Amino acid sequence: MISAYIGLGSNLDHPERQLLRAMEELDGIPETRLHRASSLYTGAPMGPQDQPDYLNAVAEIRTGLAPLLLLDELQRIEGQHGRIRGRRWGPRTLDLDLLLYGDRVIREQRLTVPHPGIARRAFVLKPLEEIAPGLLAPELGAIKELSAACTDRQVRRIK
Ligand code: A4P
Ligand code: MG
Repeated sequence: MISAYIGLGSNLDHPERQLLRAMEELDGIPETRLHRASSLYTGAPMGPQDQPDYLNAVAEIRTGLAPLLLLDELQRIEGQHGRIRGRRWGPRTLDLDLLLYGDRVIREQRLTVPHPGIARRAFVLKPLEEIAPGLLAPELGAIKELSAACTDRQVRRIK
Protein backbone atom coordinates (compact mmCIF):
# COMPACT_ATOMS: atom_id res chain seq x y z
CA MET A 1 0.00 0.00 0.00
CA ILE A 2 1.20 3.47 -0.92
CA SER A 3 0.55 6.51 1.23
CA ALA A 4 -1.00 9.31 -0.84
CA TYR A 5 -2.22 12.77 0.14
CA ILE A 6 -5.37 14.32 -1.28
CA GLY A 7 -6.23 18.03 -1.12
CA LEU A 8 -9.95 18.74 -0.76
CA GLY A 9 -11.59 22.10 -1.49
CA SER A 10 -15.14 23.41 -1.79
CA ASN A 11 -16.88 26.78 -1.88
CA LEU A 12 -20.37 25.94 -3.14
CA ASP A 13 -23.48 24.15 -1.89
CA HIS A 14 -22.66 23.49 1.80
CA PRO A 15 -18.85 23.13 1.65
CA GLU A 16 -18.59 21.39 5.02
CA ARG A 17 -21.00 18.67 3.94
CA GLN A 18 -19.18 18.32 0.62
CA LEU A 19 -15.85 17.72 2.35
CA LEU A 20 -17.14 15.33 5.00
CA ARG A 21 -18.95 13.25 2.40
CA ALA A 22 -15.86 13.25 0.18
CA MET A 23 -13.76 11.89 3.08
CA GLU A 24 -16.13 8.92 3.35
CA GLU A 25 -16.03 8.43 -0.40
CA LEU A 26 -12.22 8.36 -0.36
CA ASP A 27 -12.52 5.50 2.12
CA GLY A 28 -14.84 3.74 -0.35
CA ILE A 29 -12.39 3.76 -3.30
CA PRO A 30 -11.34 0.21 -4.29
CA GLU A 31 -8.13 -1.02 -2.63
CA THR A 32 -8.04 2.18 -0.61
CA ARG A 33 -8.71 3.37 2.89
CA LEU A 34 -8.78 6.73 4.57
CA HIS A 35 -5.90 6.81 7.04
CA ARG A 36 -6.01 10.36 8.45
CA ALA A 37 -8.03 13.50 7.86
CA SER A 38 -7.04 17.05 8.80
CA SER A 39 -9.26 19.62 10.43
CA LEU A 40 -11.26 21.90 8.16
CA TYR A 41 -9.71 25.24 7.22
CA THR A 42 -11.33 28.35 5.81
CA GLY A 43 -9.81 31.15 3.77
CA ALA A 44 -10.33 33.71 1.03
CA PRO A 45 -10.21 32.39 -2.54
CA MET A 46 -7.01 32.19 -4.49
CA GLY A 47 -7.81 33.58 -7.94
CA PRO A 48 -11.01 35.47 -8.76
CA GLN A 49 -12.33 37.23 -5.64
CA ASP A 50 -15.98 37.31 -6.73
CA GLN A 51 -16.65 33.89 -5.24
CA PRO A 52 -17.31 32.58 -1.72
CA ASP A 53 -14.53 31.71 0.75
CA TYR A 54 -13.23 28.16 0.53
CA LEU A 55 -13.22 25.28 2.94
CA ASN A 56 -10.11 23.10 2.59
CA ALA A 57 -8.71 19.94 4.13
CA VAL A 58 -6.13 17.26 3.41
CA ALA A 59 -6.55 13.49 3.71
CA GLU A 60 -3.96 10.76 3.84
CA ILE A 61 -5.07 7.56 2.17
CA ARG A 62 -3.38 4.19 1.79
CA THR A 63 -3.97 2.78 -1.66
CA GLY A 64 -3.10 -0.13 -3.90
CA LEU A 65 -4.30 1.72 -7.01
CA ALA A 66 -1.86 3.03 -9.59
CA PRO A 67 -1.76 6.84 -9.81
CA LEU A 68 -3.89 7.27 -12.93
CA LEU A 69 -6.51 4.84 -11.65
CA LEU A 70 -6.59 6.80 -8.42
CA LEU A 71 -7.05 10.03 -10.43
CA ASP A 72 -9.97 8.39 -12.27
CA GLU A 73 -11.58 7.66 -8.90
CA LEU A 74 -11.02 11.21 -7.64
CA GLN A 75 -12.62 12.64 -10.78
CA ARG A 76 -15.52 10.21 -10.47
CA ILE A 77 -16.13 11.49 -6.91
CA GLU A 78 -15.92 15.12 -8.10
CA GLY A 79 -18.54 14.24 -10.72
CA GLN A 80 -20.83 12.76 -8.06
CA HIS A 81 -20.70 16.09 -6.27
CA GLY A 82 -22.09 17.86 -9.29
CA ARG A 83 -18.74 19.39 -10.18
CA ILE A 84 -19.01 21.45 -13.34
CA ARG A 85 -15.69 22.51 -14.85
CA GLY A 86 -15.96 26.26 -15.34
CA ARG A 87 -13.31 28.94 -15.48
CA ARG A 88 -9.86 28.39 -14.05
CA TRP A 89 -9.80 28.86 -10.30
CA GLY A 90 -13.54 29.46 -10.34
CA PRO A 91 -16.03 28.25 -7.69
CA ARG A 92 -16.67 24.52 -7.27
CA THR A 93 -18.67 22.07 -5.19
CA LEU A 94 -15.65 19.78 -4.80
CA ASP A 95 -12.04 19.79 -5.95
CA LEU A 96 -9.84 16.78 -5.25
CA ASP A 97 -6.14 17.19 -6.00
CA LEU A 98 -3.65 14.36 -5.80
CA LEU A 99 -0.92 16.15 -3.88
CA LEU A 100 1.57 13.35 -3.26
CA TYR A 101 1.76 9.69 -4.17
CA GLY A 102 4.41 8.03 -2.00
CA ASP A 103 7.76 9.38 -3.14
CA ARG A 104 6.86 9.21 -6.82
CA VAL A 105 7.49 12.03 -9.30
CA ILE A 106 4.99 11.88 -12.17
CA ARG A 107 4.80 14.11 -15.22
CA GLU A 108 2.12 12.91 -17.55
CA GLN A 109 -0.41 14.79 -19.58
CA ARG A 110 -3.22 14.09 -17.11
CA LEU A 111 -1.21 14.04 -13.93
CA THR A 112 1.59 16.01 -12.31
CA VAL A 113 2.80 14.79 -8.90
CA PRO A 114 3.81 16.38 -6.60
CA HIS A 115 0.92 18.73 -7.38
CA PRO A 116 2.54 21.94 -8.69
CA GLY A 117 0.61 24.26 -6.34
CA ILE A 118 1.71 22.73 -3.02
CA ALA A 119 4.60 25.02 -2.13
CA ARG A 120 2.63 28.23 -2.71
CA ARG A 121 -0.68 27.38 -1.06
CA ALA A 122 -1.27 27.83 2.64
CA PHE A 123 -4.63 26.06 2.27
CA VAL A 124 -2.70 22.91 1.31
CA LEU A 125 0.39 23.30 3.52
CA LYS A 126 -1.35 24.03 6.84
CA PRO A 127 -3.64 20.97 6.81
CA LEU A 128 -0.85 18.80 5.37
CA GLU A 129 1.50 19.88 8.14
CA GLU A 130 -1.20 19.14 10.72
CA ILE A 131 -1.51 15.48 9.75
CA ALA A 132 2.09 14.86 8.60
CA PRO A 133 4.46 17.23 10.41
CA GLY A 134 7.57 15.21 9.55
CA LEU A 135 6.71 14.66 5.89
CA LEU A 136 9.39 15.02 3.23
CA ALA A 137 8.02 15.49 -0.29
CA PRO A 138 10.01 14.53 -3.36
CA GLU A 139 11.50 17.59 -5.07
CA LEU A 140 10.01 19.89 -2.42
CA GLY A 141 11.62 18.83 0.85
CA ALA A 142 10.24 19.32 4.35
CA ILE A 143 6.56 20.29 4.47
CA LYS A 144 7.12 22.03 7.82
CA GLU A 145 9.70 24.34 6.25
CA LEU A 146 7.54 25.08 3.22
CA SER A 147 4.67 25.88 5.52
CA ALA A 148 6.78 28.22 7.66
CA ALA A 149 8.04 30.01 4.53
CA CYS A 150 4.63 30.30 2.86
CA THR A 151 3.42 33.90 2.62
CA ASP A 152 0.13 33.03 0.93
CA ARG A 153 -3.23 34.35 2.17
CA GLN A 154 -4.23 33.37 5.69
CA VAL A 155 -6.14 30.23 6.43
CA ARG A 156 -7.96 29.61 9.68
CA ARG A 157 -8.54 26.21 11.23
CA ILE A 158 -12.22 25.95 12.12
CA LYS A 159 -12.85 22.37 13.31
N1 A4P B 1 -4.14 17.18 -13.09
C1 A4P B 1 -2.80 17.18 -13.26
N2 A4P B 1 -2.17 16.88 -12.13
C2 A4P B 1 -3.14 16.68 -11.19
C3 A4P B 1 -3.09 16.33 -9.80
N3 A4P B 1 -1.92 16.14 -9.15
N4 A4P B 1 -4.27 16.20 -9.15
C4 A4P B 1 -5.08 17.47 -14.16
C5 A4P B 1 -5.47 16.43 -9.79
N5 A4P B 1 -5.57 16.75 -11.12
C6 A4P B 1 -4.41 16.87 -11.80
O1 A4P B 1 -8.07 19.87 -13.03
C7 A4P B 1 -7.59 20.04 -14.32
C8 A4P B 1 -6.77 18.83 -14.74
O2 A4P B 1 -5.60 18.76 -13.95
C9 A4P B 1 -7.44 17.50 -14.50
O3 A4P B 1 -8.21 17.11 -15.59
C10 A4P B 1 -6.27 16.54 -14.25
O4 A4P B 1 -6.07 15.67 -15.35
P1 A4P B 1 -9.44 20.51 -12.63
O5 A4P B 1 -9.70 20.11 -11.22
O6 A4P B 1 -10.43 20.20 -13.66
O7 A4P B 1 -9.12 22.05 -12.82
P2 A4P B 1 -9.10 23.17 -11.78
O8 A4P B 1 -9.08 22.56 -10.40
O9 A4P B 1 -10.13 24.17 -12.10
O10 A4P B 1 -7.75 23.86 -12.11
P3 A4P B 1 -6.59 23.96 -11.18
O11 A4P B 1 -5.60 24.89 -11.81
O12 A4P B 1 -6.14 22.59 -10.78
O13 A4P B 1 -7.26 24.69 -9.98
P4 A4P B 1 -6.85 24.40 -8.54
O14 A4P B 1 -5.38 24.57 -8.48
O15 A4P B 1 -7.44 23.16 -8.08
O16 A4P B 1 -7.48 25.66 -7.84
N6 A4P B 1 -8.78 29.09 -3.09
C11 A4P B 1 -8.77 28.53 -1.87
N7 A4P B 1 -8.65 29.30 -0.75
N8 A4P B 1 -8.89 27.16 -1.73
C12 A4P B 1 -8.98 26.33 -2.83
O17 A4P B 1 -9.10 25.11 -2.66
N9 A4P B 1 -9.04 26.14 -5.24
C13 A4P B 1 -8.99 26.68 -6.45
C14 A4P B 1 -8.87 25.79 -7.60
C15 A4P B 1 -8.97 28.13 -6.64
N10 A4P B 1 -8.88 28.89 -5.41
C16 A4P B 1 -8.87 28.31 -4.21
C17 A4P B 1 -8.97 26.90 -4.12
MG1 MG C 1 -8.19 20.51 -9.31
